[in-house]
Amino acid sequence: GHSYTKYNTWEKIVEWTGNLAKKYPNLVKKVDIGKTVEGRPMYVLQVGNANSATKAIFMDCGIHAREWISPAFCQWFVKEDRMWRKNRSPSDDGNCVGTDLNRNFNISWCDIGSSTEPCSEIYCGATAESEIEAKNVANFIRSHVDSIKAYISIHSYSQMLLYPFSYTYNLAPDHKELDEIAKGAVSELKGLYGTSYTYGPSASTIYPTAGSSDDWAYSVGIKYSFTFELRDKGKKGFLLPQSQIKATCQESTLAVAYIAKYVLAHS
Ligand code: 0X9
Ligand code: ZN
Repeated sequence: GHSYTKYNTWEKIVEWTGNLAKKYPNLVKKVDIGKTVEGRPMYVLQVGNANSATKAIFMDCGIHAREWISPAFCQWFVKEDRMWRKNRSPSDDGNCVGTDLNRNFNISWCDIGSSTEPCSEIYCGATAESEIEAKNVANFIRSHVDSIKAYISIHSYSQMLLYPFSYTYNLAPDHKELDEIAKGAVSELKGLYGTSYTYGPSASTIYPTAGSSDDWAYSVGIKYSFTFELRDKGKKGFLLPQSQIKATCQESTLAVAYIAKYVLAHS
């Protein structure tokens, strides 16, 4: 079949364009622009939200037939559309778009595991809460801080259950209790389909990050603050197949329910 890491035949590439257009009708359009001298069709793949698109970039691939890496790159590039991480705010200087919202919270902002470079995938933004999305979340939590007893942030992937701190390797004041809860939660999760999660303080369990939402929530007094990294462990990574949605959600629900039950009883 079609592969992003192989040189595909013309037929495979055509099939791929058709499948993409069928699968993402709101995002990908296959436009027939005429025929080659030997009568094969020529297609433009129009990628992006057609309604909001006012500016386009035209890219051709394979204008020189023997340069096989060129069409391979174009196929890869189309796939990359699916891999966006940050929000969509344009940066003041330069052309790069987006701030990592999980680096934009006001906790040791832009310190460890963050970047001041707007093109970086872990760009922390111009200031803490510079991003409207982070600010809106923080405002909501601030205005309900007395009633919000737990904060849970859901990410993928790695199969981990993390708790503060992430901005420092120091253990959180509530480390022991959070560790006990995490242990119970991942054990519940495993009980359903045998899926293994590791758990621990974020900095040492995954990697240190400053300006993350869970550390920030913890810092404003929400003691039970967790981050889930859902399935899988890298086999499919961010491209987790739909066939795993149900099982992933079912097992994770058990973990969240365990946390909720504990929090209800202890706050
Ligand atoms: O880098 C991140 O923001 C998280 N990993 S992800 O692959 N989903 O992007 C890890 C966050 C770890 N830090 C905290 N839990 N604070
Ligand atoms: Zn994430």
